[in-house]
Amino acid sequence: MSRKFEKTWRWFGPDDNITLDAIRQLDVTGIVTALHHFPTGVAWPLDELEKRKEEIEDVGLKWTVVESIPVHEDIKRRTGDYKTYIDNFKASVENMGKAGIPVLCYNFMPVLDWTRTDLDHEMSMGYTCLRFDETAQAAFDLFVLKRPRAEEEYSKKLIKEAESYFNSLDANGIEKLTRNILAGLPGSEEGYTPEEFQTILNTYDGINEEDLRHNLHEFIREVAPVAEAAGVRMAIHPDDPPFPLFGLPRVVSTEADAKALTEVYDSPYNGLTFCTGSYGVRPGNDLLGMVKRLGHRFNFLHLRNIQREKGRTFHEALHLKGDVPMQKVIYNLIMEQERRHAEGRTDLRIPFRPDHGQNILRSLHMNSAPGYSYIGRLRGLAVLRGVEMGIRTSLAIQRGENTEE
Ligand code: DNO
Repeated sequence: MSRKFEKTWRWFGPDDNITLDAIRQLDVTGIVTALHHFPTGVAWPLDELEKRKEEIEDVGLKWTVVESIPVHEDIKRRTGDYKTYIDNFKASVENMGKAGIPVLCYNFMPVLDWTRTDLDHEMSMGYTCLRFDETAQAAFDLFVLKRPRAEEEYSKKLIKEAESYFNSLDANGIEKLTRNILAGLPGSEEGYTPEEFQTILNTYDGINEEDLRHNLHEFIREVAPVAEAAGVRMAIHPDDPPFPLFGLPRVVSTEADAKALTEVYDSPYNGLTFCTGSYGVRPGNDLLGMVKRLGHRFNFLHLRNIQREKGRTFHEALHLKGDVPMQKVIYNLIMEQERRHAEGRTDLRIPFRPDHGQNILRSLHMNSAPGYSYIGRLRGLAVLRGVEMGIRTSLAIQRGENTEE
């Protein structure tokens, strides 16, 4: 059996203008998708999962990963109807198991899923990429949202920079920044106006990091055994970016966070999405060491690069260029796979997707979801699979084994 990682592609469902037929041409085998038409909190019915699965199988692909079943805010706060929402989440996981979809990616970021301030940042080579600019984010927080006590969270210097940044924006610029931060990037199911956003932020008053961590651990204690019984491997996605935003705590940002949550229910079914771009933003996260120490709990891989700039600012770099040592990460992942093989584990073909990509060439005019361009992601997929194959081939040559095709 081929041991290569399973190549997958994120598809946003029938409304995605990159169709299954287009994806079929890319030589991937797995689809990563969700039932995006259900509101957060609803249990996904088995027949809907099966219908979507059939659509995918009709073009010769497999539904490998659900990304994501959104976690209702009541569960994160452990207030209101959280018990019902946890039951519904469990029902969705059980139905995933019945439908034979093996991996579930989810996240526990309060209110906002992934966040960027600039969705078409121009690079000198002519393509565009996603960028998070701490000055722009602070400007939005302080001068658009005008969140109470926000200034306590920023340095004096950053407040000054944010102020002059804000003053340089015209009405369009302010509107665009607001939309970029709040209108919901693909996959994050909610979008807000600044007023709605402030209202929901208020519901987190009094919930600190320790509380949120407790709530996550309780959630895992309840859901992971159900996932295990259903044969569904859970894979929590880290915070993106991996630090608190808008006064909201975030608890899946570091290796210690990831380790702690894996210990809550000690089973491969309670695992991680190793997103190199998210963890990689924090210089303190030793990605290569994380693969060695936590790799046995990786159920899904998001391979993407980032380039850190000043402070917390970063942009999404080409897949093999940036602060993520991608070639070495892939080498370590192959070593992890060898350990699994030696232990007799069968989950060797960890699915990966080229996470995001720059907007290049004709993709610039294809109107695809931010970060999810067709050609930019294809470029990422091509270089990543080349690195993987190169490493596997040289290992095989050194060991005098047959090289894989
Ligand atoms: C962004 C994605 C996130 C991710 C969720 C996982 O590109 O990685 O939207 O899907 O946070 O639940």
